[in-house]
Amino acid sequence: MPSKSRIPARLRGIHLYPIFAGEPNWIQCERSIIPEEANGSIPVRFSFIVPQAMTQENTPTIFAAEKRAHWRALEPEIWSIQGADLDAVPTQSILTTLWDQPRWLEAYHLYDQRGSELFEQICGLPEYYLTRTENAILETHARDIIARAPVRCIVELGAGYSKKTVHLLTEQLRQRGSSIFAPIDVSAAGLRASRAAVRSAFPEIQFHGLHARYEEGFSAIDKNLPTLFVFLGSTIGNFNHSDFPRFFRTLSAAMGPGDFLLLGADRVKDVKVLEDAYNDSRGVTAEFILNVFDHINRLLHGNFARDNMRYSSRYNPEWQRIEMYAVARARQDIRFADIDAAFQWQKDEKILVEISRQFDPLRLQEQLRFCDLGAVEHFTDPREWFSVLLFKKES
Ligand code: AVJ
Repeated sequence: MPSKSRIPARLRGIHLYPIFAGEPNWIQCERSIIPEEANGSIPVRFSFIVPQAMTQENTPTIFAAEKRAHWRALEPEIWSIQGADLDAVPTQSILTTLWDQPRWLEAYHLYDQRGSELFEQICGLPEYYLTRTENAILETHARDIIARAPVRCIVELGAGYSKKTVHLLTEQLRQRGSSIFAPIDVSAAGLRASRAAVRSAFPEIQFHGLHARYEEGFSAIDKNLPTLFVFLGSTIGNFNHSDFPRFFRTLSAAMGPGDFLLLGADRVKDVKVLEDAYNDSRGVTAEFILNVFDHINRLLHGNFARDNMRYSSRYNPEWQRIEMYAVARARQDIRFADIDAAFQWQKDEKILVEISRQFDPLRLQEQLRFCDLGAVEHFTDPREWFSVLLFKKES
């Protein structure tokens, strides 16, 4: 099966686009473009075979030896898994959970181009204290965090090249002189932005963007490379009760002895503060949540009508989480043109689009102990609204 992604590699000034991986050690190239000739004219096409080793000469050592062969350079300093199709899964996920009772969606569908922009806006809202508070904690404690975690590599889950990451990278360079930084993200655009920012602000840092889902990304990292895994923003709050333990078990299993985990978690607090953070006065959160249906319409040629739905959120005290819903204002017959699938979205029926959990940091520390993650340190803000927790993998 020809691989869908065309992966440019460089060989004596000629760009090769390997489109077929044959025997383990060979890649057959059916097409190549000589840059000068390709400029404005029809690309030169011919077939030849190059040893795979040549296309991999720069495969970074962050990968475990047995995983290295699966990764390809998507573009300079950005790696992806050979043959991985990151687009194949969303459709299946959307349909499965929409037919569940009650209907719900996995949170990652929120982040199309517009969704990512809206989330950036949310981070700047006066009501959305999370980003600001976590950033302040990291700014204050980056020095301590990096001192406690003597690593050579920082792996960030979620592309994140935010102010928060800058604090950690700055300290890592100050204390160790050099570092590898490997963000993992399904968004190639996010990785490119991250690469550009790191190149200009931290030329000493070795950058390797991993274009993959979190689990595929972190499982590929060499266990012998002392690494700090960073998972910020309280993204764990999105995980439901089955995602949550699975995520930490898999991550812990992928960590080498002596690796560290830095985790940002929102905390249980006054309900009004929480409800305002997820129902802002400007309606940006509502737009962010309902935008998922525009995204779904595009992906699946659906007919969700935005003017026929409204946003509703509430704090669920028993589950200690904010629940974000889309509610049908009137009955709607939802159809997906490309596939033979339809359902009735009843008036007032809610679709659960996202959850954001709040945590008790001490309980979280106790809990993760059962995943062989030992609590090293707990950092928080003066109001105790947010926690940044450092763990060490116990062998
Ligand atoms: C990016 C998942 C941490 O849950 O607070 C913000 C996303 N949703 N407002 C969060 C979000 C609505 C955010 N996370």
